[in-house]
Amino acid sequence: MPNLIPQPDDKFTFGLWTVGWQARDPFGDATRGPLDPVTAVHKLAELGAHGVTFHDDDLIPFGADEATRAKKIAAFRSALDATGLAVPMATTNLFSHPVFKDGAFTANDRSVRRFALHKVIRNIDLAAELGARTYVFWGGREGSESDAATDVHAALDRYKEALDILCGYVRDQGYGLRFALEPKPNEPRGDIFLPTIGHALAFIESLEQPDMVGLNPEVGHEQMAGLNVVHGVAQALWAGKLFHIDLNGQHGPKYDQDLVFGHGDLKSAFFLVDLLEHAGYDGPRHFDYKPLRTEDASGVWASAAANMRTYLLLRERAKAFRADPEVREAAAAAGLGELAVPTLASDETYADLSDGDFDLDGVAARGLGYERLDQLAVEHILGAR
Ligand code: DIG
Ligand code: MN
Ligand code: MN
Repeated sequence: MPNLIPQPDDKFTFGLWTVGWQARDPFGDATRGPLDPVTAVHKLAELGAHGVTFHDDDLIPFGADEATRAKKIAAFRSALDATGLAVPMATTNLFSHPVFKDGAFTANDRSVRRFALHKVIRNIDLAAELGARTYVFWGGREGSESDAATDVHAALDRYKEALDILCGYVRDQGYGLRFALEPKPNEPRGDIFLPTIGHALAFIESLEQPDMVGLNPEVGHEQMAGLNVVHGVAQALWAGKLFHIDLNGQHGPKYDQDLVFGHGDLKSAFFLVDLLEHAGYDGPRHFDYKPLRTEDASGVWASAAANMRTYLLLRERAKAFRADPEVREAAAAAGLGELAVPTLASDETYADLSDGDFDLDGVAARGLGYERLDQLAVEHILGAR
């Protein structure tokens, strides 16, 4: 049986806001009490996590005085020291307080935009102090419900301005931080700007320092948009922009479920783990999920362990799939390796193209054998091989 005990070098990390979610939703009150970040650090360390991540407000209550801020940070630091947990990523809560009801970087109200930038800069300093390497921007409130209220052109100008300012700040401070944009198509706004990996990749190229900005794709957010998250993450990797990743589960286009990783589209999760493990991603395997509202504290910790165990099981299944001689033979028969061969030879140009030697009917009639490959994958996922 493979080793399914999470190890620090598996790089599993969790947001404080995940296991700490009190399960308040638009239709019901909290079903769980608050969770002290210190408790979360110790419990996640016990489960085998490598690190924790946080929004500023997860650690320091919004509007806290300096003494409270210092006390909260000191307690967090000593828990990190006691457990050895890292803080690979941090981010800012620019979505909970009513002041952000119309966005932060793209709020029509200029004073809100200035307040948001200052809030981010303050937490970038703390993130750098705690050794974070990635700073995430999930623009949950950057969007609109009515096109009458939104000038998208101006909104993107402001979004660019904010990121250019923040890249400049990080560069001036000499922090070893990179920024990662986290796309989401909607919720809590009717439509969110930079809704998918594709939109974000295009936007990054407009920035003054595009090399400092990458992506933090979330599994469920691409799937909410009806997209194939494995394709999106593969394109982020192809562009050298997969700086971080939020792993969770989702059952297609509906509200953001933030399920345990693998508890949504399991087949997609299998291929995502295969991609992350074989395409050279060496960043954290970060879980951004919400324990079901039905759970008590024991259910919360069971859900945290489930994320890591499912990832480890899928990692084993993906290894077995790739090592399976029948899979290799089926992939060769399907000609998968040919896609890696350039379409023109190195000494050819478009002038060498012709349809003279092309067996049009024979190629059109050829069966490709993908059903066999897909079934082999399903059998590996089911543990039947
Ligand atoms: C939600 O998917 C967002 C926020 O929780 C946070 O800003 C970001 C960090 O991964 N994900
Ligand atoms: Mn989500
Ligand atoms: Mn997320």
